Amino acid sequence: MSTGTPSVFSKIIAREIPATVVAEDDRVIAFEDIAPKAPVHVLVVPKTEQYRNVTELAAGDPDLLSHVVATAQRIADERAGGQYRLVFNTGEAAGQTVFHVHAHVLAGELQEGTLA
Ligand code: DGP
Repeated sequence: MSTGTPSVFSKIIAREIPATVVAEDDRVIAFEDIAPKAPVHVLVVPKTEQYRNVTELAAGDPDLLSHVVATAQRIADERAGGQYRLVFNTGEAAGQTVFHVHAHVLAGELQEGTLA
């Protein structure tokens, strides 16, 4: 569940802070990661802030999770020949810093020593 305070991603969705948006529809937004770890590093984010991580999203709205994956695939098709990594950091110890579920779409060589 969400904490009630708007996440940084909700502020991007509301255009309260800037981002380079690469795809958007009524359910998801995709934008360039502020600190890219690979030549292609895009975040795909459900517009709802209801789900903190991919486990909650899978349980609560599997169709929305499927839409996140399809959006990631489309971005990778356009920018990386359809070859990509899809990363959902889940939990602080796994490197999650924003608790508004998001997928990292990574393509090309990752920066040394990083997963996402
Ligand atoms: P994670 O560690 O999985 O929670 O990933 C959060 C990602 O969000 C991290 O790679 C950096 C990115 N990020 C954080 N704040 C901003 C922001 O204000 N703008 C953009 N474009 N990305 C952000």
